Amino acid sequence: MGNYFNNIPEIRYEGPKSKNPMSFKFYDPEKIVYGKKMKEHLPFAMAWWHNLCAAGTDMFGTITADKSFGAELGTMDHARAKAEAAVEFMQKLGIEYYCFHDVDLVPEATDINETNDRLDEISDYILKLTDGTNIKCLWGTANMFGNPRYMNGAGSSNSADVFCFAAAQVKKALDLTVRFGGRGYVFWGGREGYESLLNTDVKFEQENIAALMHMAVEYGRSIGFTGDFYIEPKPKEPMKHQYDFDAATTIGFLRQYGLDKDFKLNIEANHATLAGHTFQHDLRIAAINGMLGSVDANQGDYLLGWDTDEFPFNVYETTMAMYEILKGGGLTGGFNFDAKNRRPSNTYEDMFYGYILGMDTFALGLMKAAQIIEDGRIESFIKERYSSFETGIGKRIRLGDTTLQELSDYALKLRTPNSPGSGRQEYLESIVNSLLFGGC
Ligand code: XLS
Ligand code: NI
Ligand code: NI
Repeated sequence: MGNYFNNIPEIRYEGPKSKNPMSFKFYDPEKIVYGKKMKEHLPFAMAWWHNLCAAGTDMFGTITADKSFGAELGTMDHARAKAEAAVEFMQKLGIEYYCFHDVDLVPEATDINETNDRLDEISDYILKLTDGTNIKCLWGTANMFGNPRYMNGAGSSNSADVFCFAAAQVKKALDLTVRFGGRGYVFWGGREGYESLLNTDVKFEQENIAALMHMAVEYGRSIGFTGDFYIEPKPKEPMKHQYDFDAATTIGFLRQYGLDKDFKLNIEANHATLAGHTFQHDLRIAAINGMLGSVDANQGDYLLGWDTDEFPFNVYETTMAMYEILKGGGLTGGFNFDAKNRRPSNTYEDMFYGYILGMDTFALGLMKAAQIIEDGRIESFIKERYSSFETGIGKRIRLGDTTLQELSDYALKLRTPNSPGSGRQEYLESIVNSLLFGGC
């Protein structure tokens, strides 16, 4: 273990009344909720990029936090220090998984061969550090949006050379993911979109992205990757129009190009809200299509139109998200905190406070979602709401055992239908409130 966070103890569950800031108030890993240990419901992951690399830069100012971990930035010493800090950080919080982009692990060289050598070196080191611990990879990915070569896209680039570089990065990131025992491999199409139709062949670009994904699947399976591939939908930022706009659009794309057997979705809360949906909406769409894969656990700001990547704090949102996830049978992946401290929260302590907040907020969401399901009033209301399809003409519609002519005859005979019944939204929202706050 490293020695970067010496003044920070192991974070333990102390219960909601604890005033110790370095403790969990709700996340109690061994506690059984809805038939399983909390930690099994909530495989949390640390995002290498935000936690170890992001230091507070924004469009208007430079870094506010020191993420050097005692080493010179941009060196392999720094890469190793980050890996040591990662393991110490995860062990102190009891986090068992991490997610990474290739270039989060090492400084990118101008020659890709050199970058790959560095990746080999750091992956040996990470495996050495994690050997004998329970720390492993949740998912890996290739950063195909930061380097200037990707200014016109990666799989969607107009340049065949750039397409090959994207392929090389995906291949290497898959190698690393397999070495690290990763459960998944993510494509977030940061530059896979366009600014203007005047210079863009959308069909061509989408076909090329799909071709890259097919080759990734073929290669991944050939080196023993048995996990899921994921697409992480996002509607905008950096591109104005992104091809993976939301869950529904992405599922359509995967089916169109025959990728739906190998791919699921990695749903990010803040991306769903940018698409004009709720987090739970995109989870539901993924779940009902058999595509519930993994989650990027963060939250956005309803007043801002970009990906603020805040640590989850909104318990209503995590409750409704966990409700979708429990009803959807859980994730094949986990909960990756694609979240960063606010710019003025610039100390090592704040890194821990961010994760404590996020883990507690999801633990609360899990417990409250389980209560909603166990309470049963909402589920039974929904069942009752559609009960006209359980018998008679409704049942025949569901069985596909009728015709438009017959239904028309039925309606004309009825002359005017019975009321479809109240939606009772306010009553249902009151149930959620009483389950959330009934203990107060
Ligand atoms: C950016 C994305 C990114 C992906 C991984 O908005 O959320 O961080 O999770 O490339
Ligand atoms: Ni993300
Ligand atoms: Ni994001």
